[in-house]
Amino acid sequence: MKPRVFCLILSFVLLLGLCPAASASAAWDEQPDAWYEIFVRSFCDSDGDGLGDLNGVTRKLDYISSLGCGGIWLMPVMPSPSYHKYDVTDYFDIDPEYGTLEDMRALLAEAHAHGIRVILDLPINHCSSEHPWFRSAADSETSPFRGWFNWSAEPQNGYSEINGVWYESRFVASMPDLNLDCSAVREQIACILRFWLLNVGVDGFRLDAVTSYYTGDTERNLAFLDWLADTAHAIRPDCFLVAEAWTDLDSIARLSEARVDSFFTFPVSQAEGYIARVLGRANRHPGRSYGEYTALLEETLPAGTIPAPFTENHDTGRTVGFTGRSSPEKTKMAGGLLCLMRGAVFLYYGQEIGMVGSGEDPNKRIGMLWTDETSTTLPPPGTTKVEYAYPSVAEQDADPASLLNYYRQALSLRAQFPAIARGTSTVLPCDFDELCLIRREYAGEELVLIVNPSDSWVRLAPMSLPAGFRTLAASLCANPAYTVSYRPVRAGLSMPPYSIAILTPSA
Ligand SMILES: [Ca+2]
Repeated sequence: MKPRVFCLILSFVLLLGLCPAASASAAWDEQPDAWYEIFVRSFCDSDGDGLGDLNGVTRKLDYISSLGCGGIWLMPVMPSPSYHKYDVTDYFDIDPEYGTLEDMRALLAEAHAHGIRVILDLPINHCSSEHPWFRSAADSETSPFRGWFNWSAEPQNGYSEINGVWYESRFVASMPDLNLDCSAVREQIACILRFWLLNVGVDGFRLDAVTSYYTGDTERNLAFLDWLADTAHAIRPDCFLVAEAWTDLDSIARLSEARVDSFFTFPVSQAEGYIARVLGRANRHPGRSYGEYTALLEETLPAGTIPAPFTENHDTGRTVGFTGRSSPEKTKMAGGLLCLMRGAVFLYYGQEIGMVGSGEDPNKRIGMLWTDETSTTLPPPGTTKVEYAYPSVAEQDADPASLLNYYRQALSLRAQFPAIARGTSTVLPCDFDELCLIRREYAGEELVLIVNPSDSWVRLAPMSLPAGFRTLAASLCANPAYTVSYRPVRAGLSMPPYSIAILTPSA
């Protein structure tokens, strides 16, 4: 069905009042608690043209399942003149570089058969300057699309010039900001949501650049996010919306009052973020730090929002950049600390094999190393450095001690103990600054996470152990030669460097 015909029919259905009532944010239980972000161009090439594509993603669903991720975030897939596709020229199609709508439907069918949900990146703060809407609006003051953009007769900050007037373009001139107050723009956005959620069958959206919807105006951003969330959830109550608000924790907490399901927890990420600080060389109390950050997140973020912690994405330096190439144990522990966090964790493709990349954006988006460097996708335009610090997926798959297999084990803990992702946290007192003890409770399940993010062995004597947690239910050590030992009555708990233990009440 043609998108326009589809939208007409759907508008009619909505007018008749047959659409489901708006619901609050989708229940947390229905959503995966581990997601995998994919830059399609650099992931897997199915047809040999050197560019990754949707059929390539479909081929790798078994791999994503094996990793333990129940959701995929596809970076933009709609037609666009840029390699990254954050400037869209048609919101109702797939960029031919990546395939077709039929390929997308096939990917969704296979993903759903794997129990994997798929969300699309949705850049609606701006479109492309080559979008027919903007071409028409810029060509004539009487264009019906003139009001879809924000104009100024004078130059001003965040605006670019065309034909003697200025238009809002907060990122770059090639990305004109849409006028989100324009009712026709909102109708169009509702139509885009319906098309992808109902006609194509995606499971939600990652909302790009939400603090730029109304730059500097939190109240209007909140109101627009509520409208967007209500519109999407009315179309599909179980759709998942996760928003990119690249800002500090208090601002994220404020925006989290909107009815959007989830916000990325930016303060956890990057070289200055919580996990990097816990593992920093100068930190003499890494366990205490991890406990303090856990408590801070718990206190600051509204209880109804799903936090979405991550350590790296397509805009940031990669995790290995702050853990150090010569510290595979620390790199593993960064993944372990992430995978113990409450909420929906997001991994960026290649993170699980220790891919590196920093500086220019294209360097952070190079080809996934499946086997060897000669068979990756082509580097994105503008790439200044292509290098790999760790072995390929094929090699790491075969090595039980690899980073890849560590990530699999860390994510399997989330699947095995739902309290890790969904529970409420209480940080318990601990005699050692190296260690952190966190109690999690969810749906009658209780456990204590014991985390040693230091490079030292630490032993907790029997009298220092959390009362009532007598069973070592699981453990994970960055160095596979070490093991956690637990003898609660005689010797206590011995935690190797960079290790995790999960205690549950007596059987
Ligand atoms: Ca291809």
